[in-house]
Amino acid sequence: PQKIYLRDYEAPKYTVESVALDIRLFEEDATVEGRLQISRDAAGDVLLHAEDMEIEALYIDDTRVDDTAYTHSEGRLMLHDAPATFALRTEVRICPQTNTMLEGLYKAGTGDETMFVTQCEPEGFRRITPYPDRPDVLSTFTTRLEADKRYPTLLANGNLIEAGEVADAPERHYAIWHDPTHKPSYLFACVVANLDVLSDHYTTSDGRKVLLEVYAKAADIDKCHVGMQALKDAMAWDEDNYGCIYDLDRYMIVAVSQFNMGAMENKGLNIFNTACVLSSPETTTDARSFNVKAVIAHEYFHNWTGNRITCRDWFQLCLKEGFTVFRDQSFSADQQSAAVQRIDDVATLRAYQFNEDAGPLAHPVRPDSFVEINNFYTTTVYEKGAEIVRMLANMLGKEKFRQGTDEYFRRYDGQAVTVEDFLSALSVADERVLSFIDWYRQPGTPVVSGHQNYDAETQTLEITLTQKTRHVAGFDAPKALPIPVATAVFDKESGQIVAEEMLLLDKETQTYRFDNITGAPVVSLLRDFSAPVQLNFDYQDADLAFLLTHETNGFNRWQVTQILVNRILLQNHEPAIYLEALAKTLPNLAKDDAMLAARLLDIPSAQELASAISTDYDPDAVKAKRDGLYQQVAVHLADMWQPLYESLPITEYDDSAEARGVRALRNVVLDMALTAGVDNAADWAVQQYESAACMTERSGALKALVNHQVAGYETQLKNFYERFKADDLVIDLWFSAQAASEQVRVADIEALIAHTDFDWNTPNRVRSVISAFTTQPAVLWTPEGLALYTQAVAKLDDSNPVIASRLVQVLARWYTLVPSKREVAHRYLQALKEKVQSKHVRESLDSVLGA
Ligand code: B3K
Ligand code: ZN
Repeated sequence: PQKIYLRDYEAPKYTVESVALDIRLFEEDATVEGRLQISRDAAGDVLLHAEDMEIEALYIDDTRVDDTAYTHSEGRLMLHDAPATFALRTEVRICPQTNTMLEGLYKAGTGDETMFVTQCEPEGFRRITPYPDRPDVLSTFTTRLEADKRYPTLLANGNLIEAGEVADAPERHYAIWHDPTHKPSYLFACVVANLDVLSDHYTTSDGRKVLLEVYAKAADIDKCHVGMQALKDAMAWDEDNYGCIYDLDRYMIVAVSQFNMGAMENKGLNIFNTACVLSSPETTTDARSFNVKAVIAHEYFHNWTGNRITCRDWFQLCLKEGFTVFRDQSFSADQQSAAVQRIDDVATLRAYQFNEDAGPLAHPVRPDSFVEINNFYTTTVYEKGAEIVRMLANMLGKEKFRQGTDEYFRRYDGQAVTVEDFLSALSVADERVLSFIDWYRQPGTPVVSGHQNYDAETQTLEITLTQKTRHVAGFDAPKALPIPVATAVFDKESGQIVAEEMLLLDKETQTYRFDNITGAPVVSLLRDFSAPVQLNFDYQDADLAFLLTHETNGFNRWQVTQILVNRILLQNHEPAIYLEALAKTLPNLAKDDAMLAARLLDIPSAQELASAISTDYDPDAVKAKRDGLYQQVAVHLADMWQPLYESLPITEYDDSAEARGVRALRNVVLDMALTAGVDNAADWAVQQYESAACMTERSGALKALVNHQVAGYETQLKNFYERFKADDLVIDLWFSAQAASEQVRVADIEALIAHTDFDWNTPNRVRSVISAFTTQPAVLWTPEGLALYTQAVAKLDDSNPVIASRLVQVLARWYTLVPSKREVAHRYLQALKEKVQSKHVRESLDSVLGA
């Protein structure tokens, strides 16, 4: 397979004025007729993408052409010497029923729940009909769908313009949809299914009434209210914060149980993984429910940042994803404590993006080459991309950032553009924006280290900061980036802030001076995580403990706990200061902000710790240390757990931020109490399991019972399964609670795979077992663990290469292992390479093995 380079970009050589599709679905396959109106400057060859289809007939200007007029091979259809302007008609046959890749048009579900849906981003449309399938070709789409009446739901983008029975086929019906907006093919969607619908309305700020519809199978329709409300909230939020108003008369969301990703922003017809749209208190944890709202908002926000203004080419993916993630994070921050939102976003960034940036899969936020674009829907493109936009927004401030985004929407609406265009629009508010382009071009996480110097005599404080980014092979030597470091200076005695400043580190080393600092200071850096960097300041542990108590920035209170924990686990610092600081802080905080209190007890996951270890990584040793510290925390604070648990009683379900905080803290306390061996903690767990008012409580108790293998935990596991066996998403939870258990062994994973409910063709189920298992590196990196995991990859390589490739990426840092384990891992990866065929997996594996 060929590598594609950003520098080779060429603008399309023709325009597609309009597209009309006629998709007819049959028992065994489907036929697709496509009519494209093509115009260009001169006659000559025309290249279209056409994958996995049989071409039955081609017509140019209504005349059928024979097979000497075109060549169809390797996914490309070349029309030889076509006129400059012409009407192309293609008739092809495709097979959605056997499409296990879940890209293009595919069948999801079985029996009565069978449905047909599409996933076109990035290159699925070429598996439906021959087309110049690239994001810079924009056109208007009319879609006719025809199917058996067993599928009453026929949906496509835009407005419904006609529906009826098919002449001569009484068992069949059709619908015709028209989307007046110009859109790239990756935003095309259609659905053929038997679904119920929840309907509502939203009136835009310019007074138009928009029909809102969420489609799901009948049994799930009650779980669509949370998503519907989130959609309305997101629509209002985007009007208020960005002046972005919805443009069509109808907005549809469809829930599907088999989906590679979370959701897809198709114009006017979003398609969602059930996991990202369905929510009810009895079946959905708070974390998942919050995620549902965030994903609904994310896909909605794409209507402006992605759909109306789209990407010129796939290298620019971060243009829509980074900005849209930033927008959904800001929306979510307005729905809960902003500090907790920031903690959760940074925790994700640190756990996954830092890890990616530290290994052989490191790439710039805007990559400059790829073999398979599906491999680049990464946490670097999404989350680091969002961090760059955040830095820009912070630097400009609210008003100027809005001035810049207004200019972006004004200038580029209806176009396919680049990252440079984005920065150029924002630069009308402030030219410094332009210097951030290197953040998009350079891979690797900058490390910011530094120290302070306080001179009591002159009352001056100097802070010296240095940045360093590792040189990633294949890229230019790293440059110094503009790094905003939000800083506060505290007076040690009074605990008050005496100076606050946004320092801009844009050289390799810089010293900043603060005058009139009358008493000994403690500095707090990178407040709210003002830049996506690794901070390595030479704080005293005691200063960090001081900040845990005195920082007014909730995020930084968490950040100092993480620095302390990392020092204990990775640099052998004594835990005493950390334990004391927690003991002092928690009791009051638990009363004031239970959610934040729960977060302060975070200990980085085993995987996150691993990403900071560059050689001789021993997963067993890391696990032992991590478990040891967890145990120490639990024991040190042992007296606290009972009163705390009792102060957080189970009451009726309530979806307020406070109630969610209480539930989160209660689950943490329960696990701590079990770890500390507090009397009766096992009874609390069983009691909580049985009297739970919602899934957060029930699954929290279940996980604690499973993790600690509390006597009789099998009873609750069985009860949970029986109670929820009809609900796939809850059964996913049942699988993952076991697969991600602290006690899991490879044999347990094998048993879960052998379970009748396990299904290789349902990505959610694969993730609930195979991906859940990777949270236990000490088991994953054993010969048995690797054998199982690489077998799973080999199996999926053929049926679903997008998912298989994601699994490979998790193994990226195999080379950091201790020698004995490293050799074993290398052997399994090599053996896997012999087996796999897809370009997705091969590209990932080549990078991973190249390390
Ligand atoms: N844009 C889609 C992702 C499509 C993934 C293709 N493999 C969802 C999102 O980011 O909103
Ligand atoms: Zn997105």
